[in-house]
Amino acid sequence: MERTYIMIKPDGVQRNLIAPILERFLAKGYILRGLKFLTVSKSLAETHYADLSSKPFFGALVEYITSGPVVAIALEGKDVVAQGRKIIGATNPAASAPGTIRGDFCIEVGRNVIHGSDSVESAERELGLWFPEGLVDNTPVLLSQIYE
Ligand code: DAT
Ligand code: MG
Repeated sequence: MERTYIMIKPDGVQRNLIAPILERFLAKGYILRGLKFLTVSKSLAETHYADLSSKPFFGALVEYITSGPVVAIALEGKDVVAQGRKIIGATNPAASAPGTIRGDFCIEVGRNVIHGSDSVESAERELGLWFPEGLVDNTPVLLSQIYE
């Protein structure tokens, strides 16, 4: 089964969006394999966003992600990387359809409340970075009610 890394960013936490955001993924049927509430060091933020280090907004991005606690989430499910990105919406909330998390909950690209891995490879890298202790074994009893 595929896995992805989701993170509720500091603005999402401060705006009390932890529950409504988590609800969307869990109600969909994805399995929770990791969940923690933590403050982010500058070096973890820089490593997480390493591929954006040459962008003009990199400094502001690191400052934003380290500005308060985040919720780190590991999810498992069929095609969860791509489907999770659909649930999240486009990078810029202005281009995110209503019904997506970014379309419903935020306005600006630099305050877009949530992260989701963009490929299976980056998901594995990010899960290793944010959950170095490994994931939690969690197989719902009613899996046959989610998958045929
Ligand atoms: P995504 O978060 O949709 O995967 P990304 O990986 O390209 O998007 O960028 C990571 C974050 O950086 C994004 O969620 C918000 C910020 N960002 C991206 N493009 C930006 C821009 N043009 N101006 C300001 N912040 C930007
Ligand atoms: Mg990205």
